Amino acid sequence: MATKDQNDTVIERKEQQEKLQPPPMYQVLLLNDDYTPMEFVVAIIQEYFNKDRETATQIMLKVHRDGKGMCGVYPKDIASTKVELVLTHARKAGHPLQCVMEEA
Ligand code: TYC
Repeated sequence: MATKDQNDTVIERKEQQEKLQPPPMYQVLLLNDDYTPMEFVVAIIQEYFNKDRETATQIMLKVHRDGKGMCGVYPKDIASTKVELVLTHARKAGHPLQCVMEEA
């Protein structure tokens, strides 16, 4: 919506608000499988999501029980990089671990 101030300056309120919206954030999730060792998943969560061992273990057990679990929320490019790093590490180690991102 365009309005004018006392000096007849046009202020594009709506456009300004839209420009100031924060960037969309993305959850990075791990998915359960029957083969990846629990200890490997805990190490992945500690290394790539900066969690202490206890928190990483809780997240791993939630994934094991519920089928998926959230490791962190990040801007799109950071989330995407973490997914790639986790998948590359898991494949190099020969594990089928799946890691995905979805808009928060
Ligand atoms: N379900 C696996 C097992 O019993 C452990 C596991 C947990 C695998 C979390 C993947 O994202 C995962 N060894």
